[in-house]
Parts: sequence; structure tokens; C-alpha cells
Amino acid sequence: MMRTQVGIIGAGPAGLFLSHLLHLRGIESVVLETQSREHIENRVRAGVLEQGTVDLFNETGLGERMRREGLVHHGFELRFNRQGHRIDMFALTGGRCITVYGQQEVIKDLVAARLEADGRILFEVADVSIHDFVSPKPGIRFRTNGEAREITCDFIAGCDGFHGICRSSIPADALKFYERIYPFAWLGILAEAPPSSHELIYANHERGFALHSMRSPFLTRLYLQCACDENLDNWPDARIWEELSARFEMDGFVLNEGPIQQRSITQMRSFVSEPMQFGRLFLAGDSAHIVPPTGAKGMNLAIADVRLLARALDRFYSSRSEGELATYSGRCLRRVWRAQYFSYWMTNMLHRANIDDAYEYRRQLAELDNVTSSPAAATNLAENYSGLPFD
Ligand code: RFL
Ligand code: PHB
Repeated sequence: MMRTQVGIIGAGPAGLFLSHLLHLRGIESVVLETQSREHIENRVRAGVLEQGTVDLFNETGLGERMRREGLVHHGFELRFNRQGHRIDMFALTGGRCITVYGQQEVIKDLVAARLEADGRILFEVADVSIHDFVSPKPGIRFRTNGEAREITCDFIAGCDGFHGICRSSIPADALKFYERIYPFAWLGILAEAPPSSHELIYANHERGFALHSMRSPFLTRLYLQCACDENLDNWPDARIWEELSARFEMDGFVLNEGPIQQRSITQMRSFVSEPMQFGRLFLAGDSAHIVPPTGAKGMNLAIADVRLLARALDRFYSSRSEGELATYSGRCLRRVWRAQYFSYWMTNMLHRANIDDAYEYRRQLAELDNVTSSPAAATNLAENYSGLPFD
């Protein structure tokens, strides 16, 4: 039987960063992860860090490689009607930026920091279940190398993503779910090609949405709107490039092509579970809420959640005060719902839900015209995209 203060389920950004923050405050934790270290360090996902996330990584000693390899962006482009319109985020927000740095790089930095500090991360565990989390002595059962094991702890952090077991271990009548499913998905690729622009490009084209992003001066990350039930087999490389070129089309713009290293399809969903806690179980990140990737908020929300959770746990251990633990969910949910609103708005402004709906397309173009020509509207976009300040 193992014993720790905080048992953390899931080694994504939420679980690993929580473990790091707790360590900095002298609180012990164990992280359990079903996948291998290699798998989580190579899983291509998010790429955009808000200013607040970057500041937090720097303040907690994680920023060294991010400062060297991360790409700092002062603005981004909205492209429609075959014209580009730059949103000057830096000028509109009084100096806020975003940093493009892959989620898998964040994961590598976090795993390295935890292992260097003798942190305990158990990879490739199976049959994880959580118990007694309404009592003061919650337990976690799992298997590792075929052997049944158990951990007792004071608290459990459910950082196991949307498909994890923590949320579904809470009695159904204690939670309320809010959800939207969108009638489209994203086909994403990582290509060995230099980015075709220094900044991100969000395009709304007659044929649907497309996004140009990057991972380095030599790697481009591209997405295009596709059907929910799209099959990757129907997308040979030539078709992907043809469709992307059409959607980014603009005088003088050339889309750089190169070998495709990785491809995937991502479903689009908005989801919130309320509350984000039950007894001594606290949910954080994707286990409690999902946003469509259009607003680039998912990983940033996960980091914001665990920042509050680490602080609340610190108060508990330093002064036996449960006040901040009791208000954890409410304080997270304010930011969560702001991100829900923003991600939903960006998604609906930029995607074609119904390709035959000509009225809706003209309305979207008017909305994009407004957002790119009214300083008030552009400022609202820039403030939300660069991220709300931490409280
Ligand atoms: P994660 O990263 O899903 O980690 C959960 C971990 O838990 C493990 N697990 C379990 N472990 C133990 N026992 C169990 N029973 C378990 N079940 C699951 C899983 O293996 C996994 O390692 O959740 P976390 O930490 O909450 O982090 C959330 C982020 O990963 C997610 O919100 C972002 O990737 C979303 N996202 C983006 N977010 C941004 O902030 N900016 C972006 O630019 C951005 N772009 C994106 C995205 C997500 C995308 N996809 C693929 C969904 C772009 C895409 C395409
Ligand atoms: C990415 O680089 O993967 C990325 C960037 C912006 C988004 C979503 C994903 O909104």
C-alpha cells in the first residue's frame, strides 16, 4: 500500500503541472498515467500558450526551453473574401502576446522537471479506479506490470481528460452537464515545410474553415474543416494540399508544401460539468470541460484550473482551511464559461455549418468585416484570444 497527499489521475498538462506546483509548495503527489512516457511526449495537440500561461511557466522554473524555442506572436490574421486582415493583439491589449510552443514540448518539460525532482509518475498503469472520495481517506486502485496496487491519499485530482474515469465515478445526480456538438470536425496535419506566414491565419472560405499554424521555422501545422464522419483514407496528400491551397487563396500568397509527418481528425465539442468537485475529488482540465480548438483555449484552461487547485490545497495543508477548496469549482467555472463563450463564438464565425446556407455565409462575412474594421470589436477579440488575466 502506497501513501501520498494528493493522488493525481492523468499525466496531461493538468496532472503534470499540478504535481509540479504542489512540489514547489512541499506537497507530495503521485501521478498515474495509462499511456507510456513516449506516447504522451509525442502526442501532437495544442500549440498556443496564452500570456498568463507563459508567465506561470516562467515563474515556476519551466520556461527555459520555451523561451528559446517558443515563437512569440504579436498578432494573427483573419482571412475572408480572399483578403487578409491582421489583428494586432499586442497593440490592442497594451502588450499581450501568445507563444506558439507545442503541447508535447510542454509535456516533455514537465516530465523532465518532475523526474529531476524525484517526482513519482507511474506510466502504463491499467484498471484505474477511485474509492471513498467522500471520506477523509480516498483510495486509488490500479494495476502496474500486472500487479494490483493501491494508494491512499488525502485528495484525488481527476486530470484524466474527457474520456477518463474520474468524472464518471461521481454519482450522476450530483453533476449537471452542458453540451454542444458541432456538425463538422478538423482534419489536422503536421508538414515538413516552413510556415507560409509568420503568424497564424484563421480563414473562412466558401469551402469551409482552414487554419495555418506552426511548430518551428521548419514545421507547419495546418487544419481544415471536414465532415464529422470523414475518413482519412479519402484524403491522399494531393487532396489535402489542394483543399488547403483553395481555402487560403489570396493574391500573392503561396502555401508551402512538404512531406506530411502526422495526420488526424479531431471532433468539435463544447462541454462543461458542474460542479468540478465532489467530496475530496477535484476535476481539472478536459475531464471537466471541453472547448472546440478554434479559440486555442483547452490547454490554457487546464493550466488555470490547477493553478487554483494547487493554491487551495496549499491553504489546506498550511492552515487547515478548507475555504478555498470549497470555492474551487465556482472560481474555475467563471473562466471556463468565458472560454466557452469565446470558443463557441470563434467557431461559429469561422466554420460553415451548412454549405448551402448562403445567408449564414454572408452574415459571417459581415461579422468578420466588423471584427476587423471596428477597433472596439477587434479589441474584444484580441483580449479574449490573448487570455483573461489570472486573478
Ligand atoms: P489530457 O491532455 O487529455 O490528459 C489526460 C491524461 O489522462 C490520461 N488518462 C488516464 N490516466 C490514468 N487513468 C485513466 N483512467 C486515464 N484516462 C486517461 C490520458 O492518457 C492523458 O495523458 O487532459 P488535460 O491535462 O486536461 O489537458 C487538456 C489539453 O490536452 C487539451 O485541452 C488541449 O489539447 C486542447 N487543444 C488546445 N488547447 C489550447 O490551449 N491551445 C490550442 O491551440 C489547442 N489546440 C487542442 C488543440 C486539442 C486538439 N485535439 C487533438 C483535441 C488542437 C487540437 C487538434
Ligand atoms: C495549433 O497550432 O495546433 C493550433 C493553433 C491555434 C488553434 C488551434 C490549434 O486555435
